[in-house]
Amino acid sequence: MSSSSSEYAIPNLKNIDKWREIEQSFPPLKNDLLLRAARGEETERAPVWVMRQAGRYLPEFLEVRKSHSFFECCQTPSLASKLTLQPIDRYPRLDASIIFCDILVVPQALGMEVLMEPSKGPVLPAPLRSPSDLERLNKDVDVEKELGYLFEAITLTRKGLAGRVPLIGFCGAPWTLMAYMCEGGGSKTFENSKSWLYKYPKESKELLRKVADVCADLLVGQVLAGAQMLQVFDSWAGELTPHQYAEFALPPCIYISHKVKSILKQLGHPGVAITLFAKGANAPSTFRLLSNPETTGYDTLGLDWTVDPLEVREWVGPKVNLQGNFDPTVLYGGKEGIEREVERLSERWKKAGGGWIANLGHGITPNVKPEDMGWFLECVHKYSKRD
Ligand code: 1CP
Repeated sequence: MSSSSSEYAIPNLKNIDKWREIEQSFPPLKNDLLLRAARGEETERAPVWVMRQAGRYLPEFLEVRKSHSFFECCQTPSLASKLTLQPIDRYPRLDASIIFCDILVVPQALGMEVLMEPSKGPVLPAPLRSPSDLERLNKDVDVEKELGYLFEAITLTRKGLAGRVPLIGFCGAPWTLMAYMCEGGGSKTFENSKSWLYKYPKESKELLRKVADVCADLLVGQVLAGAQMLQVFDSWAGELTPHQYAEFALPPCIYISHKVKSILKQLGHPGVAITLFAKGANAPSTFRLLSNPETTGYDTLGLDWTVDPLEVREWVGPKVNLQGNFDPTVLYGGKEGIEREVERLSERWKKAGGGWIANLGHGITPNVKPEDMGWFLECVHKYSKRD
């Protein structure tokens, strides 16, 4: 896929000519460990952050949720910013923040209704069941109009961070979003979304590209508003065969990274590092496809907890940086269990070499005790130090 800038339409964003001014209005960054590790530096210790670090395990989050619905929190910049800062205020050991939002705002921008039901999670009442349903999706999505609240939340959060740590922007990957859009919510079998891939491969690719275009515009908007790094979450990548991953899931992700980098370059922006978290896409052949940031556009790969960092480093070679990959349930392991596992895995990571961003292999779960998360961060600081 070519990355020549002329191919991509520049989204209509109000920050397009103002990003330098906006960037200069922010306090200087005091902790750049994350950005250095994402450039491939073997940092003095691993920067650490945790996927879904703002959320249901934090009493201060639950307090806010008593009086505001989930999407109200996403769509109100002051609330989204407050929730993003909650884990940063509580844990001075965190080295990154991630903007409070959800991957499902992209299907919303495409015109689909998305509800967040208390015990069920996301529900899309009118899923896409056949290619004729593609007609229901909005044609030319104006991300500023639909999702401008996220850009405002990012600018506000950079101010609230006062340079403590960098801010990560994100979106869902097209395959994961397609899965939600076709299933109508979470799924155990992925019956509807996977049958699309088998029955309607051409239309599936059309849908994936349509989603990818909105994702790319959304990421560009986040960077212009102040996001300092980006992550694309392909949470359901592991549902695909390696062949399907290569045919359906990866190409739109590559399209996103190339489009984002190309537009930013065209705007004179220095660009940001991008992480791809393709959970469960762990075949060695898949890792080989992801080994070269120059062709994929992804500087860093997020690993889930089912792979070993040394083994992955052999498969991907030295060019790409890695993020991960503590088992999220280690946080239920008690102080000693947490310390033992962080020490063990940190040794593997240091041996693996290259840029390492410490993280869990998937999001933190609701029943984790906040003090155990604090202890985990403490242990990563101690054991990830390089001699
Ligand atoms: O208050 C509530 O009940 C809502 C819980 C919640 C929260 C806090 C949801 C519902 N989403 C979020 C925020 C969120 N989601 C963030 C920002 C906060 C942070 O990371 O600190 C991010 C990055 C996401 C991304 C997200 N949403 C993913 C990708 C990451 C992953 O966990 O795989 C996915 C798949 C979703 C969908 C989603 N949103 C919410 C639920 C319950 C789900 C289904 C998947 C799940 O249960 O984790």
